[in-house]
Amino acid sequence: MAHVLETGFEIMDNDNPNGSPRVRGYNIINGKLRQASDGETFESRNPAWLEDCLGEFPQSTREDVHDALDAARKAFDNWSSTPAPTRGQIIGNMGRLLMDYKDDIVKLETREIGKTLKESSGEVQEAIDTCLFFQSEGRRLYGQTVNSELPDKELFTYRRPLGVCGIINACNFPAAVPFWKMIPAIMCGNTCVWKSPQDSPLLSFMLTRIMHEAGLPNGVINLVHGRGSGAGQYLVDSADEGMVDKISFTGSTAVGKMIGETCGRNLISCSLELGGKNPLVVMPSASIDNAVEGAYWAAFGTAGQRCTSLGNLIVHKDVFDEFMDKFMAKVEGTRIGDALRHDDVLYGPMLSERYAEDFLVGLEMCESDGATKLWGEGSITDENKPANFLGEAGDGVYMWPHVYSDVTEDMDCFHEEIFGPVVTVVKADSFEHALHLANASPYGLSSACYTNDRLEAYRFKTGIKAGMTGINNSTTGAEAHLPFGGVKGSGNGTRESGIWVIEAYSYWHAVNDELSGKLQLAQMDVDEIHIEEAEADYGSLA
Ligand code: UN1
Repeated sequence: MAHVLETGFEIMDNDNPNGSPRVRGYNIINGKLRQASDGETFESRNPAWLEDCLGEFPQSTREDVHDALDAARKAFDNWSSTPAPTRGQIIGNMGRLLMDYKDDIVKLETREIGKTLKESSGEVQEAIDTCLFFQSEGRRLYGQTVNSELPDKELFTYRRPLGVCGIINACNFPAAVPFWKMIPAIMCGNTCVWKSPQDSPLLSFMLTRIMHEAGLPNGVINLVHGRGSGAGQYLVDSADEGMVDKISFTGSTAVGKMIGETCGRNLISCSLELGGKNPLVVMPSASIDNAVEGAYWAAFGTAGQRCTSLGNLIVHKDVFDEFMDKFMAKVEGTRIGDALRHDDVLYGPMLSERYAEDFLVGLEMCESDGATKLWGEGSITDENKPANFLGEAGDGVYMWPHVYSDVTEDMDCFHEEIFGPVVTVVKADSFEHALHLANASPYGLSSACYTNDRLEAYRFKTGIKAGMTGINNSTTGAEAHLPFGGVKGSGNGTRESGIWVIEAYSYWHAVNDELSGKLQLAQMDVDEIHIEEAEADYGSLA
């Protein structure tokens, strides 16, 4: 962590078992480092090695969140009147600094939430891609010129910023997802209060410092740490107090509905990216090896902790046995461990102990539904570990990969998202049945179909109700310049990423400029062209 730590972080000690530093982290309000108003702190721990403590962070109070909102409000006038290309330039600087610091950020992310280095690297790249995309969007942010129905009059549309945006995200994509939100927000001229995920505060602190180093003026992005039920709740409550103009949230459907209600009664905009029970269909014409690769990665990459991870694996009966033999061989050989100490693991620990507890509750649901367990034994312990678990199980919070088969539509585990390394397998009788099953959960985020029949692929694309679909690809891996989001229980229809996200952080302002020097009434003073006259003219040509 050489550069950033030396220049920016206050090291408390180096007493961790791996010799890594423990730092004191702060809120960043109006560019200043701040502790919680009552001095309370919480710790961030490495889930792959719980004795490794990354640091202490402020447990923010309502007062701290309000201070951050006030700072964002005060910064708004200057920032929103800064030319958009200049805002874009600062965002471009952020992308270039992220590239410079990428190795440090990647290692820190892996240490804080346990993703493999390759995955952390891909995730930080997604944040970089977002900055580079929006750098040049600062030179567009197009409005339109529109023809008037009256002479000597011009019509225009402009994109205007919403004001102060509250940003709340989960820790599974702790760099890409907040950047998906805050970069377009500030590009449009908004200012932000970011409630950092409880389980990745050091990474959030590092990223916010880098954003300031890139030239971000004080107060444009304000960072507050804390619990969802603490600082997160205070930020959402501030909508009732008229202190925030937008909430953007990625997390559970239950919390998203609560945020949507609060925003709804205050008539403010909210972006909600929520849960998923993403289906992946395997049809007989597919390349089975390719489908096995895609399903395995979608189910168990990131320890199944993506909102795009595979939920229901729907396999056509004619290839069920062949597919499952190959799939299970891979599952049984899964390499699991601390990516900072072992090479080539597919996945590491759960994101934190809280995620592990929730996952075990999800497994109980599969058991009580009566699904057939093909593989998986819950938590990995020294006495109970798969063959390719590497290291000391007791060091962190590791889970077996789990496969439940004979899952049917009437089971809860068919419908409920279980965040972690588990897949529920459903057998389909036909393409129509597979498509029906793919649409039968309450969610509609990502989806996939493996087939080499072009008509089936077309029917899947047109028949599936989901925000994202892969044909002969896994359910994960959306790129940073396509619209990301879901339908049904997966969100409120807003999108992240690419040009589409701009709708979520700006409103359209229609302006008319009357140049005639007199009052011309729209709809009333408009020249009328009479059909009879037109016909008469046409007749004279005959
Ligand atoms: C998330 O899990 O919240 O498509 C985001 C993907 C990633 C983003 C996932 N690019 O899997």
